[in-house]
Amino acid sequence: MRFDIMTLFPDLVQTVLSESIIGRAQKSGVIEVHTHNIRDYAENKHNRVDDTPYGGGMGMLMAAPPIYRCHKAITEALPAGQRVHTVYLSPRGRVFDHKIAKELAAYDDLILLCGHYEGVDARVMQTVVDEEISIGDFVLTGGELPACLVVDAVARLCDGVLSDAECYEKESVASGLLEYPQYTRPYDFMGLTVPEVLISGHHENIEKWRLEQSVALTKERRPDLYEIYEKERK
Ligand code: 4GS
Repeated sequence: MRFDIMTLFPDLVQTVLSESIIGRAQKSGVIEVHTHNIRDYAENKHNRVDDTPYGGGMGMLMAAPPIYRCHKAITEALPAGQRVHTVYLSPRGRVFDHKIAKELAAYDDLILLCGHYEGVDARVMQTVVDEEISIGDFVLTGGELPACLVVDAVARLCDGVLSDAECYEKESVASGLLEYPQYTRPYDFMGLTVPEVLISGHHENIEKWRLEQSVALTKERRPDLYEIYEKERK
């Protein structure tokens, strides 16, 4: 899968995505992450990409033409027949979750637009953006961290990104329940010991205990997720 990120801060995005599992996946070639500096598509002397809003008001907006040209350059360079989807990261979008990550993982190319200042000209939504996605109800200084977050969550669903051991983790979270408590050595940490069932060697009991823990934790902390889990069991 390929990711194209339109941003004013390509170095920020590259730095975040070049480490750890996503960095490894790029090196091995199972995913490609390309950043595009929107400023390179400004066609004026000072490479300005922002301007004041019509009607007045606070702050600056990202103008439509440089974003449009940047997007055109990306899509024109792609091979024909690719499934392409363009997302603008914004608090106005539908709120990102595991289900949306799975939807986005079905595309060949995901183009992500990172906003700055007070946002982008509304005509960008009419011309290049397929949908807006929010990573939560709070306001950030730019769309770069949301874009990195979406790439991370989507890329780990692509074949070959996670090792078999790392895949194991995928099952529990994707089940719609919160993760059960986990322990590693030492057995006794500051007088806190590991639950006996986990050292019993009885795999059936261990699985039962873990599921019970997951269900109880989900019911207590995330009644919204618990309700869905209950419904889907019927
Ligand atoms: C989010 C968010 C966000 C909004 C970008 C103000 C700069 C900022 N983007 N989910 N302008 N929450 N964007 O806060 O996606």
